[in-house]
This record gives sequence, structure tokens and C-alpha cells, in this order.
Amino acid sequence: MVSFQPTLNQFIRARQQEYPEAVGDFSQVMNAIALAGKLISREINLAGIVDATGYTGRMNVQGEEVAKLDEWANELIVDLLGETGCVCVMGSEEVEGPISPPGSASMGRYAVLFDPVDGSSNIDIAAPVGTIFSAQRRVTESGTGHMDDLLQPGRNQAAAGYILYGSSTMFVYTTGNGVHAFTLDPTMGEFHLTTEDLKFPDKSNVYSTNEGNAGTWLEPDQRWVEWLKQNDPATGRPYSARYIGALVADFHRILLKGGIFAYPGNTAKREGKLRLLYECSPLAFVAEQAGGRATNGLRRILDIEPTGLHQRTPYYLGNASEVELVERFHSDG
Ligand code: P6P
Repeated sequence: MVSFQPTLNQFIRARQQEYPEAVGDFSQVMNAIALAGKLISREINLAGIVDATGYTGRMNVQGEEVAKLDEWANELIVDLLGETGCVCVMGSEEVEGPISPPGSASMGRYAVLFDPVDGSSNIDIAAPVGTIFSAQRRVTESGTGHMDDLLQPGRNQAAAGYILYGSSTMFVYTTGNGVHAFTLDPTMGEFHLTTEDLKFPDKSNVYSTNEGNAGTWLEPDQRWVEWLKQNDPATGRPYSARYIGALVADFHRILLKGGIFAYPGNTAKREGKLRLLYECSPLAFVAEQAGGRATNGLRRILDIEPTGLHQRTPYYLGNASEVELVERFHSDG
């Protein structure tokens, strides 16, 4: 028998027992996201040639400039998920309110949230970007989905993950039974299994944060980052700093090499920059399944009860020991 690593589709099909209620719907949702990832990967890799760099001139609900690829990828994901008939409602970083699939397609079992192209400002410099997704089982009985289907705590997630468009294109997801990573073979247009049940390495003295903001951070975060930089070889300090400015790429490095990612709040914006539902919760689910932790400095990210589609949260994510260290700085006040 010819040996090759299973494709994403084969892997999901072989593990159908993890989500028996899905009767194939879950596979359709994941395949739609995977197809979007393949098409976005191609567009990104040709960005400078197909005029996919640059901005639309419009601002999104976040007050951020909308890159051409943000808009294109958002429309692509909405269309691909909508036509599965398995999604009752969607939430996107690029769209202010809930998105209903057309017609009867809105009767699906899943509510899906996503950031179509996270870190899109990196595209113009050919640096890594990513897509982040989160699938929740609907909580409303039937018919078109509703904001209630989207505003669920992260601990309810049926699945979550990301697609990293870097030196290779990776699809990483969890359904609560470990974290599994796949690499795209662009010559075949297939994601093949790279790592099953991926876990954080035990320890790593790397921190990833935009330290240019440290002057506006709250005092516990300032004390934490100064502690990391002190010269004390016995405790592995000073730590090394690594920051790409794209959450998916910064997180993927930490997942494989260890460390901690932090986007704290500051004196002006206590909730920080990153969005709970389609950035922080999905990666928190992945991190916990890989043996790590994700908090807002005091509380588990997955236990935060959302009140708004685009609400933000301070965010600390990575090795459990590193996140616990930050929490000690916060609990010491
Ligand atoms: P800053 C990208 O805009 C993003 O949402 C995340 O991908 C990234 O971690 C963060 O913002 C970068 O923000 O303020 O450091 O440029």
C-alpha cells in the first residue's frame, strides 16, 4: 500500500465518532474552511501580481483600514460556509452584525466566527498572516441563527483553529480531542497531517508582545516584562523577544517552540486590542488542548461570557507555567 500522511478530509472522516451529532455537517464546515484556506493561500502568494496588496480605502467596524484581501477573504468564507447549509449564522471581524446564510441554508447546526485575514498589514511586506475560526453548536432551536448562537463562552466551542499563511500553509485545529496540524501541498491542493496531538514543549524563555506599548501598560504588566529582561541565568533570564505582529504566526511559534504571547490592556484601553470571540477564544481552545493556558490576566479566556460580537480582552497565551507567572504579577496587584 502506498504510504502517505492522511489528508485533512480523511483524518476528519476517520474521527467522526468525536462528534456523532454532526452527521457529516461538521466535516462540511471544516472542508469549507479548508477550501477557503487553500484559495486565500494562493491569493496571498500571488498578492503582488494579482493586485491583492494594499487597502480598499474603507474602515471596518474596528476602525481599522480594510485591506483588499480582508474584504475578498471575508466574502469567500461567507459564501463557502453559507453554501454548506450547515451554518445557521456567522460572525466576522469584518462585519458589524451577525451574517445569515442565504435562504434555507440558514438552518444549519453550527454558528461560525472568524477573522478572515488576521494581521493583514503583513501582506504588503510578504510576512506571515492567518485565518482564525471558531465553530459553536447553535443554541437556538431552529430557523435562521441568532446573535445568541454567536455569543457563547469559548468553553462551548465544538471546534476551533487557524490557518497560517507562512513559509508553508498550515491548518491547525482541535475539537477538544487534541490539536492536529496539517501542511498544504500546493501541487495537489491537499492538507496532509503533519502532527497529531500537538503539545507545547515543556519550557521556553521567549516572550512575544508589542513592548512599544509598555509605557501605557498597567503596573503589573510593566513589572512582569521588566522581570523577564533581568539578567539571572539561574532562572533562564533574560528571555528572548520575538514578535511578528500577526497573532496566528506569533502563536504558532509559541505552540511549537514554547513561550508566552501577551497583548495587555493599557491605561486608555483596559480591554486591550484583541477580540474575544474570533481571535482569543479559538486560540485559547487550541492552547488548552495542547497543554497550555490562556487568560485575561485573572480569568480563563474560555470562561468569559461574551456580551458583544467584537468585544476585546487583555490576552496572555502560551505555556501554562508562563501564563501562571503573569497571573502572579496581576494577583500581587
Ligand atoms: P500591534 C493584527 O492587527 C492583530 O490583530 C493581531 O494579529 C496582532 O497580534 C496584533 O493585532 C498586533 O497589534 O498593536 O502590535 O500592531
